[in-house]
Amino acid sequence: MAKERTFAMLKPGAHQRRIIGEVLSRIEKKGFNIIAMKQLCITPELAEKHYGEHKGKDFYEPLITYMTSGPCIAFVLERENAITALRHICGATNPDNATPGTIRGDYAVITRRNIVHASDSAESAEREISLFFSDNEIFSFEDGNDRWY
Ligand code: FUP
Repeated sequence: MAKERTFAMLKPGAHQRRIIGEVLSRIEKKGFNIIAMKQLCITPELAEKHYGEHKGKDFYEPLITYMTSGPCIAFVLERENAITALRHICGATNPDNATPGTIRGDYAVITRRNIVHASDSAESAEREISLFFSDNEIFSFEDGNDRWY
């Protein structure tokens, strides 16, 4: 199976809760290569592009306010089946429906502040990666761990 890329973002609540290390550790241990990473305070314009599909919904404005309320950390992650695998370890959007053992299931309390974003399709991953990163910020590597015993 070919390697696949996905986009992830730790939301401002991850800083607030002091859980960046723990969340990132879960992602690393599940076999993702972190091939790009940056901390940034996203502008309202960028937040609106990222969440454009939700424009007009009742949670849209509060979501933009939350996403611009503090620093986020954006990632490009690579492994086989990256998009589906990352969505699995993040858990359901509503933390009350997220299985214990998932990031949202263990750390998040309300939907709007659900700690982590993960692309939901190949098209979203490509679009979101290019919103946050240029090609020369992404460093793919071979780690020799292509068999996970
Ligand atoms: P997900 O793909 O799991 O991030 O979920 P969505 O794209 O449906 O939602 C994007 C973000 O909008 C969520 F992370 C949190 C926020 N949201 C709400 O605040 N209320 C809702 O009812 C749904 C989503």
